[in-house]
This record gives sequence, structure tokens and C-alpha cells, in this order.
Amino acid sequence: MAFEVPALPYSHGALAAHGMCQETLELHHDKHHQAYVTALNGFVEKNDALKGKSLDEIVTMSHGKPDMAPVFNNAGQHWNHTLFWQNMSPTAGGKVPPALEKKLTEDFGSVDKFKEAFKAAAIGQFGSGWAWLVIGTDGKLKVAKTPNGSNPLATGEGKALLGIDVWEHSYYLDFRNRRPDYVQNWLDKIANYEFAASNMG
Ligand code: MN3
Repeated sequence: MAFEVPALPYSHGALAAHGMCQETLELHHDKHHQAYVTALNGFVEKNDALKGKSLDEIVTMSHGKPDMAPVFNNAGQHWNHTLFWQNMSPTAGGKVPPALEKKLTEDFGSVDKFKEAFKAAAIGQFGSGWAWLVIGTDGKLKVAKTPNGSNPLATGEGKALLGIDVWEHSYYLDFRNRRPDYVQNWLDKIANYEFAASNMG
């Protein structure tokens, strides 16, 4: 079965009051994400080794293989964006559930220290990519960054709880070149910490 872009769990205009306008989500979800999925389906169509494989399987089997780079880029971006839409909520309001707050405080020192580390990763990713809150195989929370379409599933760094897209298409309409402002606003007003906490497992 062909891969599909999942519906947004809120309307395209739902985050407009929180710093991500309707046009950003229309372009980002309906055009950019769709383009990755269309390209991925094209590769699967032409390659028997990919047919019937799950998205996770395609991401891990194509990672680090130069001849599969176009497959990896598009599969990775489908995986990343599918998480990204769930990582945002119009009702989040920066509220961190107690279980996650406790864990962030244990592993980073405080919620604010976590935000500083996450922001540093997001700003420090040169060019296009992602920053992540990950729970490692040792059970500790950490921050990671990946270039382009890569992600913690591919790199084996752990399970991604939250990921922010820092490709320019994700913030240029709302924040122009001010990536730090986009990231700070996302952490304070848009990030879905309830989802991250439930994903912690
Ligand atoms: Mn994107």
C-alpha cells in the first residue's frame, strides 16, 4: 500500500494565534510533506526490495547507503513530518506534564535548561535539519540534532519524543531569518509536551 500524508490533528489555521500561520501549514503539510511522500512512493514502485516494507524499515535500511540516499531523504522526511504534526498542539500552551517535568529536571537540571539545550541544538544545526528530544537506550533524556532528512531512528540515538523542523520552509513566513525566535516560540507555545510524555512510554 502506498504511503500517505496523515491528516493534521488540527486545522491549518489552528496554530496561527501561536506563531505558525495558516499559509505555513498549508505549504508545509499539503505541499512539502506531500512531495516527500509522492517521491517515496515512486521509489518503492520501482524497487522490489522496498515493496511491503514499513516506513521504519525503509528509514533504517536506507540510512548511510550512498546509492539509497534519495530513498532515505524522502522516507526520513515522511517519518520526521509525521511526528512533527503530532508534536504541536493549539492547546499546548507550554504546559509540561508532571512526569515529563520530573524527568527533564533529573536529566537536564530544569525544564528551562532543557529548553536551552534544545534551542542550542536547533540553532546549531547548520543549514536544513532537525533538533530532537530523545530518550536513549540508557533511559536518559538527551538532545540531538540531525541534518536534512535524518532522525534518531536512523542514527540509533534513541526514541524521538519531540522534533522540530528547522528547514527554512518551516519558519520563514512567520519568523523570516530569525530561527532562534521560531524555536523559542515553538518551545513556549506550540510544542505538545503531553504527546512527548505519552511517547516516553
Ligand atoms: Mn519540513
